[in-house]
Amino acid sequence: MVKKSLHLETVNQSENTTAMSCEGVKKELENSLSDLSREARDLYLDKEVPVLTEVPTPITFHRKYVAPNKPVVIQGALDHWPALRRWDTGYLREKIGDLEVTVTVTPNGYADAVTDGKFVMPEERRMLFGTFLDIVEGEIPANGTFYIQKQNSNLTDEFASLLADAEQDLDWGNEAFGELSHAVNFWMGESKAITSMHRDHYENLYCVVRGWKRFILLPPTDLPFVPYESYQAASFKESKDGDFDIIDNDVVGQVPWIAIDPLKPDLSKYPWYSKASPISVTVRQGETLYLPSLWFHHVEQSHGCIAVNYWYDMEYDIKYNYYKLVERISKLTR
Ligand SMILES: O=C(O)CCC(=O)C(=O)O
Repeated sequence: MVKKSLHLETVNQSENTTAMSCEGVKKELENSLSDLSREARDLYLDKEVPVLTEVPTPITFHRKYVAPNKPVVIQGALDHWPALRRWDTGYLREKIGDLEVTVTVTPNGYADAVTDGKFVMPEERRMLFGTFLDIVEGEIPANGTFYIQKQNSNLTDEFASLLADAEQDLDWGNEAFGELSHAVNFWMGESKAITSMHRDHYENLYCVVRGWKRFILLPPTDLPFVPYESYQAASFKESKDGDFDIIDNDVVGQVPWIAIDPLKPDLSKYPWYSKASPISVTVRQGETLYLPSLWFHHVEQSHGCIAVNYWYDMEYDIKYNYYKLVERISKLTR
């Protein structure tokens, strides 16, 4: 009852906007967006990401986490995967050392991130998986940070020979989302490789097979505090002298992205971010994170971490429409 009255209060505060100046309306919108974020935290969001020690039934998973769009860590979902016992460097070298794969390279560990005022994608290289392992293990010197993160369902494509050690689909996930996954991705990289903050239109089941990943998460209701701006797309390219040039990609054009680094947010540049409520969660070997659609995330990892994740297209429902509305209103307050 007390919580419901919070909503009524917000409605009442907003009623009197007709006689307001532009500045007054802007202020009122800002206050309403702050209320949205605060009320979401008060009403339904968890302060930390809960950990389930057993795999929930699909209906429970759907009711308690997917429908309310709340992240959760699930233990035990991968216990039957041979990958958990097998995927060390010896096994992988033997099994796919001679396989040519796509590896991304950056000078600074940041692929798909804002660098020097542009949205810069990594350099993509084809190399033997064995050479990639040599680089990760420090056996051969290399210039830059190397990360296998091609996405595009690279586990069922480039890494198909590893599929028998994992699964093409998680049955409980398929049942909860009501469809087959859209992509199954293999990730392996150096600890310097960091994924900058962004959000996706996917439901994500993110399974860590070796090492750990640390996610910083922000709920979609914190969108008003996240600086989303458009940047010229570009790519890194190593030059002959070993420096990485940034080459504009005019085919891709402008890309909306988030420049803020949640590890050291520049609050003088992005003061609204101080109102956001990031939650950090470490996902360890054998654990699966349900990362709901539209949650902002930034990802770090242990050296040589291996993960497999499943993306499911999100439902375009009333929730999606609300978030689009919040996005448009947030732009009016900038
Ligand atoms: O593991 C990573 O580095 C990034 C994962 C990610 O951003 C995603 O699955 O959407």
